[in-house]
Amino acid sequence: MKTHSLTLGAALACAWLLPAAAYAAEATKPDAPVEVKPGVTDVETRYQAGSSPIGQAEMHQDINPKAPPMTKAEFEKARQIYFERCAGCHGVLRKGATGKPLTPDITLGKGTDYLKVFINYGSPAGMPNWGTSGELTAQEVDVMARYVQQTPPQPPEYGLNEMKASWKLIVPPEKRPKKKMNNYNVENIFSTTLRDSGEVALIDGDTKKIINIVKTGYAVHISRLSASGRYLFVIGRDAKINMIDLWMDKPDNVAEIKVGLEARSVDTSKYKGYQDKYAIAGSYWPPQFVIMKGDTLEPLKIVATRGMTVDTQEYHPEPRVAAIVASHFKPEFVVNVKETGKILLVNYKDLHNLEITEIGAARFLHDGGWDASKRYFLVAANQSNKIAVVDAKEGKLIKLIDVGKIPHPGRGANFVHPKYGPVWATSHLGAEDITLIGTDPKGHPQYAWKPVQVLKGQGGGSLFIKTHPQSKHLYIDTPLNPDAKISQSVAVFDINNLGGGFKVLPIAEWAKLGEGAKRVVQPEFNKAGNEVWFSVWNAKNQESAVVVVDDKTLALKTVIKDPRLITPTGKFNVYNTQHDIY
Ligand code: DHE
Repeated sequence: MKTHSLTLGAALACAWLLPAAAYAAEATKPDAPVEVKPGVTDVETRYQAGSSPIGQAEMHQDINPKAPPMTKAEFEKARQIYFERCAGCHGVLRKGATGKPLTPDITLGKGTDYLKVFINYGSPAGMPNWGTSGELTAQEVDVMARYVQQTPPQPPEYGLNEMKASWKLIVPPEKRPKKKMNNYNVENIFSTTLRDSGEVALIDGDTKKIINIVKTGYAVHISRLSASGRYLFVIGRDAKINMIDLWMDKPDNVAEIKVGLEARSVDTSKYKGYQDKYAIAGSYWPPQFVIMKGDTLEPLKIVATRGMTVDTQEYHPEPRVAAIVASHFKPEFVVNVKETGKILLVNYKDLHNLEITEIGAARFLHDGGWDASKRYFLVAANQSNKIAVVDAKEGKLIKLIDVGKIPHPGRGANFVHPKYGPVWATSHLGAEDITLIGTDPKGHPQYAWKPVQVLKGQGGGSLFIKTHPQSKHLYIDTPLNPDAKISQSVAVFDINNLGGGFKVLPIAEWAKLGEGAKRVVQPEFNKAGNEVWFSVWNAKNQESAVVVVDDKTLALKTVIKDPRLITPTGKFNVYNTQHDIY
């Protein structure tokens, strides 16, 4: 088998999303060459193969007489490895997600020896080489080869009883402040994910000081605001939601709930008359979403997303809920169901007679955002290499647009292009392309819903792109690029001279940190739109930072460092998140 070597930067990209401890250990190794098989180190594969907290749940071991024997200890060990390394791609039930199905009807026919080779060496289709990369020992490879021939253990369901049992109303609405009790400029606070410490840092955007470090669920994913801007909602990978009241003397938790075993998305009702009334969260397991009271998180209505896929119309047992946004045109949430490729417009005006419009889009819906008018929602069907456009006013799919390999917009970036008018942009995980899509069917009908321009950025491995109505710059991160120079810097285009190429800002170098991967991730503007913030994301046991850049001059403004800033990743400016400005 032919191999080539990569340096630590690439190896770290391979170590992407290992469990925190393993990841930290990986990040401290010296810059030694690592043997890697060509074709199997795709960063996007590792990115999808994130660790799942479901492994902690109790599951039953079925004895399948046809499968090779395993002791209970071996089964438990394999189950843990499966949920840490494999479930992100192959699915909780092993029925396939972005990776292939691994059910006994398939695996028993292959047999232990074949499966061991596959797990050891990987495949050019994207299966990582778990054995030869040194991430699994020979013994672990053997145990995994036997495990995938057993009947998949099923994690428990999670209904209203379980949610209510986990629900804590820490400060009931009547005991909360009647007016803002602090002197913070709340609209310019940044809720900053501290991924590996199970916390968020609330950072004052004016003074750059930490206001509070709030305890949350495990590996928080995103923060979203209530329509009024008073309440901040944070969701962990373990499906725990924390609701933080920004009017308190020192903003802190007022309610929390666990809505499942694994989740990524939360949002709140934004339509006129329903401001702060409801919150919604989508989960990966069980595959469902729940609508809750907006001021207490009391769970009200749970809806399962299991069902048929959009294309082959086959039953999928675990379609995960990806991005959720709140419509400004109707009392609706836009819920993106990953594996079935369906976008659900969930009308919350009558929860007992719930109306859901099901829009068929494309499989593997992941992340997306509104166009500048907030009428059209653009979402990446990432492994399908498409952007789906939904008209939230008419409740219809407008178009499926072919783009580059694995689009990953975050919420995307809206700006007015000198030639094509209003556009929305996405960067890509698997390509250096930055694709601009026309979004103005009235003013520029000839360009609407077409990729009007493709810019070439620093390289693949991009996760987020950002601009602001006050800015003339478009920022693109590349934290998953295997070249450390690229993963530690960002590209900036001048919106009025897009053909002029990009400037590179050496963000990690500016942060002056010690050793580590120092990935630069997720640009986020302040409320005024004259500063852009970047996380410099190091391992848990290393120093990280948040770097603030002056948008006009592109010069370094401040580096925020604090021992409490452990593994900062996403940052959410209150005003911009509340008003969907991006
Ligand atoms: Fe994310 C958004 C899922 C890994 C940082 N991520 C999202 C959304 C989904 C998602 C569905 C959209 C939520 C919404 O808008 O409602 N992310 C996943 C995964 O399944 C994946 C691939 C693997 C995993 O195990 O979680 C994954 N994500 C990561 C990371 O490793 C990142 C870089 C660091 C981290 O903190 O974990 C990461 N994801 C983010 C961020 C956003 C996000 C910062 C919100 C971007 C925004 O501007 O809205």
